[in-house]
Amino acid sequence: MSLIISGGTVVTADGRFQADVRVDGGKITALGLDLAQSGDEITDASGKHVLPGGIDVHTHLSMPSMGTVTCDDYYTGQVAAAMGGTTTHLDFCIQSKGSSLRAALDTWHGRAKGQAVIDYGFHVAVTDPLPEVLDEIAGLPDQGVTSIKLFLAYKDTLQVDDTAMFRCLERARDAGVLTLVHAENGDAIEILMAEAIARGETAPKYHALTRPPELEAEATGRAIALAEVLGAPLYIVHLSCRPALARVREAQARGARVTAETCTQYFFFTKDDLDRPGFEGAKWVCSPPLREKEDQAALWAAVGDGTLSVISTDHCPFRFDTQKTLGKDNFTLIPNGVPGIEERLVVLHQAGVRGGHFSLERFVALTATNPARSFGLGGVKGAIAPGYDADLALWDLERPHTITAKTNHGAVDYSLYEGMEVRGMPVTVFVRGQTVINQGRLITERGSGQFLHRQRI
Ligand code: DUC
Ligand code: ZN
Ligand code: ZN
Ligand code: ZN
Repeated sequence: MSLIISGGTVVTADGRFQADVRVDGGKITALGLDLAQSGDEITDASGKHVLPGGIDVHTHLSMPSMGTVTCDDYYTGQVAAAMGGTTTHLDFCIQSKGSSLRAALDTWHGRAKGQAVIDYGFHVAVTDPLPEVLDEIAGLPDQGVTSIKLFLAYKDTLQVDDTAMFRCLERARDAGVLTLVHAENGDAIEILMAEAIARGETAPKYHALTRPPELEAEATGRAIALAEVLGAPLYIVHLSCRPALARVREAQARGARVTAETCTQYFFFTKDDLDRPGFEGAKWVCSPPLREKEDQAALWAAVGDGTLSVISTDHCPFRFDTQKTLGKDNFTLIPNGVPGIEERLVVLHQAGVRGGHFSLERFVALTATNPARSFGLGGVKGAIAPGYDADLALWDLERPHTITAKTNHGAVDYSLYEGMEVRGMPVTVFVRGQTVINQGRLITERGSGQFLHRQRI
């Protein structure tokens, strides 16, 4: 007995067509017209568009940061993801100083165990590049982990220097591991922040003013230069602004192995949102900070022309009532991060596809197919074709919805997109052929999500 998703319009990165989807043992086994046979289980998808489940390659669940912990755990964060049509995410596992990468991975496996409702993998952030830690990089692919992350900001906590970056890029290249870089110049930012506080500039808006675009561009260019010298593959996370984009574009034109993502929020908000009345602006504090209208336009162009090949969330949720308030009198103490795992696909569909920036096919490429290919999940996730996992979202492209924290599913108490009206919602979601969302209702089996052993890059 097969599962047949019948009568829908299948949408892939390359096109759309009417087809039934046959699923056996969690895998797609056929696409075609009238596939149902007697005894099959049928899901009626007529009038719906059948998209690959979204893949969000940049999330921070249950992550200790800035004196607190992100408020979504593996259950609440993944339920929110699934409700928004996302079926796979890659989360950042952070090395503790003086400890091993293996220990960090064990900790994160423990957090996910028994909680997951969608599939997930890990990047591991190297924060303390001890010789034995560098030696561990070669063994990461055997643990299913084929990406590392380096922070060039967050001095004295997460930041690594250029020696560490060069060595990590080299080891990662040799191991078939992709190096991700948070590109901001943390040394300069540290000085600018201290000077602002000394002047009594403590409000949320100074977060953006002390992290100027030039410092993102500088770090982006520096990481590219080191990667290029080594011939190492490099992925720039959460690219936010025009000068950083220019560095990536030039490098790609030279044939460097550089890819980059941006995140949903950078299309919708600007640094002016940090200057909302009272302490409200703290909800928009993330790093890199929100930029200008002109940067938004440049990002839309860049996801259209391929300079940016992925849109992720950097979902890093902190509650406004109890966590963002840590920085009430000092913006440098506001936990950095914004929520968005549930809203990503619906707001990008609304503003990106309906707004005329890209096609539905390009939307699939940016949010599922390219992320899978970039992170060692090619042939398994992110497309609708025989052999792939049956991670599918049935979208009703006409269904209206007003976004509000009140009906969102994560643990965070606000939405950046509060009150935004969209048309187009995922209504039924499958992970490996198992129903996770049915007609907008959650059917979770806690622990059914699986850890993904990713291929070498
Ligand atoms: N930026 C954020 O806003 N949150 C998590 C980490 C980061 O780099
Ligand atoms: Zn259509
Ligand atoms: Zn980052
Ligand atoms: Zn992040």
